[in-house]
Amino acid sequence: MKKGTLALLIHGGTDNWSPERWQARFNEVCRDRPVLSLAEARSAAAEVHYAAVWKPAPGKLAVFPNLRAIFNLGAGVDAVLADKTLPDVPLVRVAVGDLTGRMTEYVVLHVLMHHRQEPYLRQSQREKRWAPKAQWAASAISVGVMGLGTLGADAAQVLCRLGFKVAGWSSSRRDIAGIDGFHGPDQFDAFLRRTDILVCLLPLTSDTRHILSRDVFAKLNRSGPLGAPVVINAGRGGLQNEADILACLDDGTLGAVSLDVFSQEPLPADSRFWTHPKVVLTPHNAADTDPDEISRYVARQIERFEAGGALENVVDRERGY
Ligand code: NDP
Ligand code: OXD
Repeated sequence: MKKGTLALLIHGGTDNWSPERWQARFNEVCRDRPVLSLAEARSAAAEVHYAAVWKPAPGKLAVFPNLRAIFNLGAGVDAVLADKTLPDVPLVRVAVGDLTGRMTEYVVLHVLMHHRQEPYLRQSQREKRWAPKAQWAASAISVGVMGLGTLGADAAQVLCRLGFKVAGWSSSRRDIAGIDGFHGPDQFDAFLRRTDILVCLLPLTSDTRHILSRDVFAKLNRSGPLGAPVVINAGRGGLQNEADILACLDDGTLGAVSLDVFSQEPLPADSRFWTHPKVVLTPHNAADTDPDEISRYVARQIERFEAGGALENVVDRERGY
């Protein structure tokens, strides 16, 4: 197969999504392959064979008549699949060690933050109050990870090594040493009932939208040392019912939350999440997509594909992830 042209559909926004930075990286790793910017691709649509994209606006990919594959530059493909005109070519998502490691850091950081009572200790420091509360062992805490895929499985295994009791919930059965596996709707309640800290690393699909709701929070374990359950969501904002989260924090159904993702991003200035004392908030940067590793990943995949090999991590459009 003749070397195809790659178009970068990256609109910019935050630092790590600078189109110039991505273009420089792709030029480096695709030395003998034309790499077009968004503007160049628009005026040479028929020449485009591959597209590397991040949140392209609906309709933007349908203009390329000779497309062979689309590479999403992140793990979550919900934004791409929302495009009803998406060309019927393989859609590849990111699954690389760099992204996985970053997400595991985030999950471990936030599980430990709640387990080690960091919000209380920081408040004590601000008030110059020397008032340690009783501490407990990691083995006293049950963490439940929703989504045991590339990211969830790694985070679960590291938490397990730290001594937490860890369970995971997935769509199909997953057997991972040291992790109590639950799967499917029938086993969801049992998974929730044994969970003190719920970590959500699900993809956003029609089955998972708003899954983090009062019904679910009310089933979490309330008899653990934390006093009330904690929820950590780094999947997508669409997974959470935000009104339910705030109401459950206010009435004590939840003790605290860590949220990296929101239904509207950037989070509006008047959102109660900014100032709620039981909320730890980050601006969707749990696991930044790194241009260095991911441009190499895409370049490798295209090379292999053109040599007759199979693409890896192709999204199942029926399932939505
Ligand atoms: P994977 O596709 O590897 O894993 C998804 C997991 O979710 C699988 O275990 C799957 O089950 C499970 N799952 C999907 N639907 C259901 C369901 N209805 N019920 C139960 N389990 C379900 O995805 P990744 O681990 O790579 O990524 C997960 C998500 O993390 C991404 O989709 C993205 O939204 C988010 N993300 C967020 C980032 C951030 O910075 N905040 C960065 C990167 C990703 P099964 O194993 O049976 O298929
Ligand atoms: C992703 C993300 O899906 O960064 O990779 O959110």
